Formats: sequence, structure tokens, C-alpha cells
Amino acid sequence: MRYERSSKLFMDAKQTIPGGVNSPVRAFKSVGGTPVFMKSAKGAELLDVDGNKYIDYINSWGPQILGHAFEPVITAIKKVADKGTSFGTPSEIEVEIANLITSMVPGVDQIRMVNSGTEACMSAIRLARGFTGREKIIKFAGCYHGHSDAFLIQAGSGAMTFGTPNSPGVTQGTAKDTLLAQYNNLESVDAIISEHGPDIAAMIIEPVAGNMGCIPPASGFLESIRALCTEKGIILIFDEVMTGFRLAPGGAQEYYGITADITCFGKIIGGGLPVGAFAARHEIMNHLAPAGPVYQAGTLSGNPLAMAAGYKMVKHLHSNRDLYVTLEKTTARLEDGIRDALANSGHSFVINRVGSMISIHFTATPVVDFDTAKTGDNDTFKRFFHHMLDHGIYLPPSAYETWFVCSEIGEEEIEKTLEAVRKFD
Ligand code: HOZ
Repeated sequence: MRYERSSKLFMDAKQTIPGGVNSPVRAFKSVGGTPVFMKSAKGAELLDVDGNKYIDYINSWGPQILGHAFEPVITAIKKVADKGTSFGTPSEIEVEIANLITSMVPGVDQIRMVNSGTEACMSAIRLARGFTGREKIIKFAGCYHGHSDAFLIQAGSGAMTFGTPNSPGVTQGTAKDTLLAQYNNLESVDAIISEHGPDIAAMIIEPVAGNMGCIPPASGFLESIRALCTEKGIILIFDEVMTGFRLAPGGAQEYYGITADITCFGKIIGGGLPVGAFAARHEIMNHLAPAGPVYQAGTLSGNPLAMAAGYKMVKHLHSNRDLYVTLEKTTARLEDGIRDALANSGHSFVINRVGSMISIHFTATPVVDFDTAKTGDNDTFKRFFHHMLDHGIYLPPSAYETWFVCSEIGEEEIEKTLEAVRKFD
């Protein structure tokens, strides 16, 4: 593979874009080398500016569950674009998508559209605080809920990739209201609640952690925190930015049979355009402006292009439940294949997977939380990443990110991927 045009673009980009990228992990800093600049994508495949093709296991970090340039979504975007791209007024498609989503996701009566997952989580916290009249929140180490101040405390994903899970710029005042528990560790949650119980407005969690690699919830863990939150009057927020519409049409809540109080969405909900949303039962959403006093707003919220794209994608998922069975089978085949391929490689590794979310940590320690995720050997991951890239397989350029499998990845793509894994030493 040759990456000349990408290298040239990266050098140019660094002049006018901080670090050369608009989102840090894309800079390849933790794996080294030059980020690959993409030109187009179709189905399971990415094409870069040097003409290299890749089987894509990022899928835009989740949204492209149906593969790139999914025809009904593209057609819908073109059709809507001809009629105007933003009105700053309500429009019919917003009602349609709200009806669709509230019919699909357990426990959700109303939904507010925003422009990113960050905005969704940030607004959900404000709503929980306004609803309960309390100020503190619990988050879990290694979970990432976007880049707003309250969440950049022991955050996973890009923050951890660059070794800055606690970002400069977050004030101590903000940080003191974020209480930190350990993922899959009920005692750590109990200890915080014993000390701060009456001051805690919300507990926010990724029901499947996807920003310290993929980490499934331990059996009974989500049930236990659900029960604790109910008992203590704490609002349970599921950040389903990754898991929403990916694990099942009703997300992790349908998959695990547990209902949160507030749910945050992003990624798939926008069909590849910038969208986030937060949703809850009437009792909570009635507190949101203009129905109630908790303020939140946005010029491009409910944007017609984004709503049309999201509607088409979510509707397709709603009508094609079999797709989840296929995604599960494909990703299980990938998991088994990688295990076999690396069995005699001499590398210690852990593969975690839930549905079509999967990742590999090069460690001998079971990866169940942030501390165990950090035991991964980054030098091996780096070599693995570049080996796969050079064989036309595009993985997330960080060991702290999850791979997302799309429905366009079939037997041929899996076989090509495994062929590359078999050559890794
Ligand atoms: N860390 C982000 C996903 N978990 C990366 C997003 C991006 O670079 O687009």
C-alpha cells in the first residue's frame, strides 16, 4: 500500500487544523504513522485518496450499520435537499421520526433531537438535575459520554488514547460533582451512594462499554444498578449512542430487558448525518423547555436532511429484525476466526463481543473494566493495526475503541480479514 497523497494532505492539514484532524483519534497518534484520508465508500468498503481499498470495521464509528452509501438513505437525503436544507421551524419529518423511535425503544414517551451524542448526554444530565433538584452524577471510569466538561473525568475513547482521561480545562468545581465508579463493580457504586446518596441526580453508563474497547456488562450488573437507582431516586441514564439500534431495534434496553430513565442516542439515529437525541417518559421530559423550565435548544436540531436520513435508516432496521440475527452470526464468525488465527501466535489476547460490537485487547487479563483495559499491550496493538491496514483492513486506530460490523460484511470480507490475521506474528 502507498499512502503518498494521504501523507501530503496530512502535512497540509496540520497547518490549519489542530493536529491535522477534526477528531483526535483519527490522527493515528497512538498507533503511529499517517492517517489515511478517505475519498469515498460503498457497502463494506472504503476507498482512500491514494486508490487503496479497505474492508471497513469502523463504519463511521457505528452509524453505517447498513454499510456505506445505503441507497434508500442517500435517495432520501437528495430528495429533501432539493426542497431546502434547514428551516429553523418545525417540520413533519420530526414528528414521524419521534413517533417511530418512541414506538421502538422501551420506556420512552418523548424524544428531543440534538446534533451529536455529546449534546445528548450533556442535556440529559441537565434534565436529570432539573428533575431531581440534585447536583452530583455518577459516571463509570473508562466510559465516554462525549466531550462536555462533566464527563471528561477518567473518560475512555479518544481521551484515554492520548493519555488524558482527565482533560485540562475542566474546572475543579465541575469535576467535584462527577463521582467515579468502576464498571462492573457494584461495591464501588454502593460506596458512592452510601456517602453521597441524597445529592446524586443521575448515574450515566454505557450499557455495553464501547470506549475502552468493547466491555460487556457482567451478568446482573445492569439489573443491580437499575434497582439501586429506583430505590434511591437516582435517574438512570443509558448512553446508547453506540448500542442504540445496533444491538436490537430497541437497543441495549431491548437486548437486556432493562429500562433506563433517560436514554441518549447518536450515530445510527442520524443515518450518517450529525444527530443525537435524548428521550424519556413524559414525567421527565415535561421538565424540558418549552414544556418545563430546563433549558435546551439548537438551530439545527431536527434538521430536515438529518431527520430524513435517520428516519430511513431506523425504519429499515425496524422492518428488518432478521438483520440483527445476521449481524450477530457474522460477528461471531469473525470472533471465532480471530481466536483460531491467533491461537498459536504467542500473543496473549482477549476478544470481547456483544452482537456486532467487538474488540481485541492484547493482554492475558480478562478485560472487564478500565483498569483491566489498560493492561493491553499497545505496542502489539500498533503492529496489529498497521499489519491489518497494509492488508486492506481498516480497524479503529486505537485499542480503546470498538469495531462496528455492518450488514454488508459477508463471508468473503470475513475470510479476507482472517487471512490477514493469520499472517500476523
Ligand atoms: N472517539 C470517537 C469514537 N468513540 C472517535 C470519533 C471520530 O473520530 O470520528
